[in-house]
Amino acid sequence: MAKSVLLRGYRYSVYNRIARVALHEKDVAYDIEEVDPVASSIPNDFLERQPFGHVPVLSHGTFDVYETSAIIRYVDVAFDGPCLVPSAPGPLARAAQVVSILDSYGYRPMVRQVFAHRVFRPALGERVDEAEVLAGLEASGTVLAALNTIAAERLVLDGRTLTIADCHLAPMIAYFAQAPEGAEALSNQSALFEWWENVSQQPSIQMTDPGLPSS
Ligand SMILES: N[C@@H](CCC(=O)N[C@@H](CS)C(=O)NCC(=O)O)C(=O)O
Repeated sequence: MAKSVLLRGYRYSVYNRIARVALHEKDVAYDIEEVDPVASSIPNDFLERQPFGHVPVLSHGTFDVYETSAIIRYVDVAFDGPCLVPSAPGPLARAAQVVSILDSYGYRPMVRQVFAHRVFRPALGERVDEAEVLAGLEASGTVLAALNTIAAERLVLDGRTLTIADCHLAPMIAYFAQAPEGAEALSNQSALFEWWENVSQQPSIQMTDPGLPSS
């Protein structure tokens, strides 16, 4: 029987995985519809729900929502289970700060440059641009240091009780650390590295691992 929650997204998308981590944390049953946002044609019924053509989109009954940070906040309030948005002011601000840092400064260098060019494209047999890896690594340095400062403060990112910050960060670090240069950069940030060692063992992170495509 169809479930009332449907996630339209691309299996290798980090943003898709962020939404999946939140759904798993809240123990929500959901269906998946695969949509490749870079395919030559994107279904009209997807574009009607996401006019920018990016994944994912969550539908709950007749309610549709896109933008992943909105999706995970919706999931948090709409379903029972552990609260993903902290209520105390400090942790609340830090969790939102982590999400915003990643969207504004982290996703492109860590995922689109380092991971895509060092790991994903080679898996597909596609052309790799070493300059992209180098530029991504350089830009990732500031991001990792900022996240390490937040992790060391211990208001969020304990890696055991997940918040929206963990949901957003774990899929990006999971990709970034698959590049040897990424793993090394991460290991130099002790609080962030310790967070990753803990969070990567969580069921919601392990169950949503998309693996890698084969060429
Ligand atoms: N602001 C969007 C970003 C989502 C996003 O960038 N998704 C990527 C996949 S990880 C995508 O759809 N990319 C398609 C493209 O760049 O054309 C959100 O938070 O959901």
